[in-house]
Amino acid sequence: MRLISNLRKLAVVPAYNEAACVGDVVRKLRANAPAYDVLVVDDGSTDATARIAEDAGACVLRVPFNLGIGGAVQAGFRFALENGYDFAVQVDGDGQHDPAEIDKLEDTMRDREVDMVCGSRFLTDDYQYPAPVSRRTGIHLFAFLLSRIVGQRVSDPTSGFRLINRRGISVFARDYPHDYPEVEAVLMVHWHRLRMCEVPVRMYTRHGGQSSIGGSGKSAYYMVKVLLAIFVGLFRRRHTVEPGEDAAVAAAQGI
Ligand SMILES: Nc1nc2c(ncn2[C@@H]2O[C@H](COP(=O)(O)OP(=O)(O)OP(=O)(O)O)[C@@H](O)[C@H]2O)c(=O)[nH]1
Ligand SMILES: [Mg+2]
Repeated sequence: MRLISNLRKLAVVPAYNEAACVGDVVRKLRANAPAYDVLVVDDGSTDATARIAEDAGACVLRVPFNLGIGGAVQAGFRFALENGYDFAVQVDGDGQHDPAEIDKLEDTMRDREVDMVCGSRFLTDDYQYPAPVSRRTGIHLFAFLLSRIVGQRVSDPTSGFRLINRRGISVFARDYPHDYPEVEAVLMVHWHRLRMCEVPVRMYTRHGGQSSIGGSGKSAYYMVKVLLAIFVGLFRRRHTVEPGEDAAVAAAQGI
């Protein structure tokens, strides 16, 4: 087995109007996860997100209009696939995730031999950000349903703090859910016969800016949309990623 330390790694940071936080996120990534190249996907921000991220030392991918979180993250995975990265970690641009914990995600990926490791705020008792009650109810409902569908415990299916390997990159670069994507992404991992597990992490309140799912209207839409996606997903055609398929995809694309 190749050592993870010898491989190419990318941190994908989706950011939409995160001028207040993105600079710190990039600096913390560079200080605590120096093996990672940092790609900020500026999702059509109207503030200084791109300039601040660049000044902090990130490579910035500017999309010409707002794609939504799923499109922004998928653009990052596509960049990772096309540029030959072996691992990609998703870290939100609002400061909720701690880059110092990426090591823990990596160790778990190596020890458990999985394709995706998700940071879970609910596997630790001393959480800093359990999420508001209404959101927590939704998260626990998704967790209950997902755990039954995928046949393993999933405690924090909406966590956006995730490490994926080349197989995961290959799947998500081609197809990734658009809005509120995290829950569906767990299902995709399952349908593609990849393996995932969770690891306890700390999650913090956002350090500034605005949440995409604040407000009761948006929360209700989020609940309905994700529940529908789970049920529709049950009837989707299953697909198996064979070993080496990522290489075949790369060859087909002339990478
Ligand atoms: N709001 C929003 N965020 C986006 C978009 N595209 C990328 N993002 C980024 O995606 C990350 C996650 O979005 P958040 O709005 O923080 O979602 P969340 O973390 O589930 O919600 P909170 O816990 O309330 O912060 C942030 O870094 C955003 O800047 C978009 O179109 N809308
Ligand atoms: Mg957030």
